[in-house]
Amino acid sequence: DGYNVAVVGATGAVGTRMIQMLEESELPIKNVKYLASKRSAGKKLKFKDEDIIVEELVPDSFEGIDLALFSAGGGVSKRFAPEAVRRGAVVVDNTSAFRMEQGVPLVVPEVNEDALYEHKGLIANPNCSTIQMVVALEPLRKIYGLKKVIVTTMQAVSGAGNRAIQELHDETKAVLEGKDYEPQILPVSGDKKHYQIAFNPLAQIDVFEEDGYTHEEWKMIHETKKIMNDQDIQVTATCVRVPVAVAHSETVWFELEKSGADVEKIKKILKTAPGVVLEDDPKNQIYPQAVNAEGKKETFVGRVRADEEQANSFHLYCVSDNLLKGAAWNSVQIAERLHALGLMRVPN
Ligand code: A2P
Ligand code: 11C
Repeated sequence: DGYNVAVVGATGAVGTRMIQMLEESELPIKNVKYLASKRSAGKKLKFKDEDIIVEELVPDSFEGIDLALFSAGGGVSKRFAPEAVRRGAVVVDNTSAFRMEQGVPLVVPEVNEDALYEHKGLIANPNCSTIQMVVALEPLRKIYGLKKVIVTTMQAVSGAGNRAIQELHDETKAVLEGKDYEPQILPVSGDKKHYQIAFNPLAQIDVFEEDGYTHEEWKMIHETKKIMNDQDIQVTATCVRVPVAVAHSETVWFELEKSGADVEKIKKILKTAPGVVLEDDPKNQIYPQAVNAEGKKETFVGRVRADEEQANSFHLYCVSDNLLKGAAWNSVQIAERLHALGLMRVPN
């Protein structure tokens, strides 16, 4: 007994981690089905010790499926997620296709698990850079309220998929060997120009909006308000791609609504906050690092400091594995919570 689970985009950077998170999960699983494009059909992947043949995604793929985890791009989700729900599968979608739709819960379990009760078959998984920030800020918001956030991200190339990781490796090697390399993916595979990421941060993640913000920045602003269920929180963001393979790092400045917080109180709260590991010991040079966060489910927080110039305002630095808490783990965690709350079904 257990669920029939489909992973859509099973061969991708996030999909392979979804498989790993399902393997580690206590979710009762009867069967898994791995779906990807025609290119990957017939490829063999593992689930625990079992060989699973990747199948081409078609609408009928979802017959008999109870839970479908999607991470194959927004276009694939737009087309196939409604098909999956129609066939009775609960969908956890890791793309941006449905996140801002009314009636679609956008969930980070540490922050707004209760939103799961409202689901109509589809739950959206937020953007990776948003998730780790709200995990770090929510425990403080609960106690002191949150007025304003200014975030700058340093995001790993894996956010742009497996081909972007390959580009970072190949290009770095080419630069070190003094050879020519023509970038083809970064900063954004679908945009007109491509730039070197090796040894060169790029202040563009996703495409530009009319107002000069990138869509990634837009997501951090609007997803935060939806997850925290408060349109009045002032959020602004600058998102930067850096030559790191895995784990996003962020500097976060925030102003609390109420007075009374100080650095020691904030550290104490973060020390026991769900999903957070406090790594903050300047005397011993302890602070979060991407290389240490890779492969971990938690959000690592450090460098907590008071803004000496403005009341109730602080800095922190957070790091998390963008493919795990930022994507695969948050999705599987949502599935675990749906199961625990008796919500793993499409309501009539
Ligand atoms: P495939 O490997 O067959 O191309 P990444 O984020 O690492 O680039 O991975 C994207 C994932 O989405 C891959 O598993 C990829 O499968 C899958 N994918 C991309 N386009 C489609 C599509 N049209 N239908 C189904 N899966 C797709
Ligand atoms: C990146 N945050 O690092 C993006 C990837 O909306 O799920 C995830 C895009 C999304 O490039």
